[in-house]
Amino acid sequence: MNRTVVVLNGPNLNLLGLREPEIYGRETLDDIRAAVTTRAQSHGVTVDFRQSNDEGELITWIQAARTAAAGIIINAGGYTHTSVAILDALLASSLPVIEVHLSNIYRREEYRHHSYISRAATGVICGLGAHGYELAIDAMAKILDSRKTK
Ligand code: CA2
Repeated sequence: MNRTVVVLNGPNLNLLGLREPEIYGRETLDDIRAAVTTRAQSHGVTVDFRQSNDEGELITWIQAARTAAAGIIINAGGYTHTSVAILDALLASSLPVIEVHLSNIYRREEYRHHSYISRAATGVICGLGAHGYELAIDAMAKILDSRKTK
């Protein structure tokens, strides 16, 4: 069974660790990639970790995941709060989706309280910083395990 999980990161997440550490933490996206890859290995899961500032590119990757991956973990960045197109792509993928946010979006500005992505998500993790990505890998591995026998 395919145990590849695509981990997608949206706009500005390439700046992690360089600015606003009080909100997003001190870890860089490369640090998160390394932690997620190690955690995934412990579950026998392969990670395809990507970042783009471009909505269309994220959608292309979601469409490709439909045939290449078993699940999607996504932090869509600011597109979380604006993109029906990313929601549509996630729904069309028919894959389990876990939505991750570094910050607790519900403690922040009102416009961050609504996520279009959540409607396609099996689960949502927010406010736990980079650790949230590792928790998402744990959860996705469990989802994939539960499908083995079905
Ligand atoms: O908390 C999260 O993970 C967010 O998805 C991050 C997005 C924000 O628009 C969402 O509301 C919540 C922003 C990512 C920008 O990341 C930066 C990192 C360092 C410096 C500046 C921006």
